[in-house]
Amino acid sequence: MRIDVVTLFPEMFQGFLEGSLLGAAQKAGLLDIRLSNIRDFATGVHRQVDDRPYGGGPGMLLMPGPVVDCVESVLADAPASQPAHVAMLTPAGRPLTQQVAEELASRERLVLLCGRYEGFDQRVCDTLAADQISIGDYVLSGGEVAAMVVIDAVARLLPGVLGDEQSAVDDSFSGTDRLVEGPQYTRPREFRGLRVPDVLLSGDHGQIAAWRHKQALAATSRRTSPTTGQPTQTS
Ligand code: 4H4
Repeated sequence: MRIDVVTLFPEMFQGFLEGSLLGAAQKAGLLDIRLSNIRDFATGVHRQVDDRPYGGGPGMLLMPGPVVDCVESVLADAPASQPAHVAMLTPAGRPLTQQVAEELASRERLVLLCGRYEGFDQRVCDTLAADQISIGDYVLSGGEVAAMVVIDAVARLLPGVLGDEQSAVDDSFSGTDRLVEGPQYTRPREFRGLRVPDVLLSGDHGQIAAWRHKQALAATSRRTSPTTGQPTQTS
């Protein structure tokens, strides 16, 4: 999979991309992550990329020209046979869920567009007709952190990125029931008087699976909905 990140701050991604999971995935050729700087597409002496909003109001907006030119340059840098899914990171976007991560991981190519300041000029949205994704109902100083969240959630779903022992198949929100992972235990068998449940030491895989499913159902129903504040059942 190729992921292009369109950003004003590519330097923010250096450490993140050299980290163990993504570094190994890129070295193994499972992932090709490229960074493009919007400012490289700014014109004029001052290479301006943002400006005040028409109609007044606080803050600045990203000007449409450099952003759209940068995205179009990135899109042109690949064979037409490799269609790219363009996603803008913005609080106004659809919520990033495990299901959305799985959908994005099925794409051959992603282009992640990082917002800054007070967001994008509407004509960026109109021109690119891009997907819009939010990592949560809060406002960040930049979409770069959101892009890192998307990259991490997507990369770990790509075949070969996680070793078998780390398979994402049993993760929370995965599978058809989308349940939250229940309690998990590792050595020692007793820690400060707290023992590992006997069923997990039994070797009876049927009983263990049944116990884990029951615990996952309980953990899922204990989760409160971010909107209603009531216990929720993931679909
Ligand atoms: C975009 C800030 C839009 C404010 C931005 C607005 C997120 C998020 C984010 C920098 C950019 C912020 N990106 N999930 N949450 N004017 N990005 O906060 O719509 O309020 O993905 S605005």
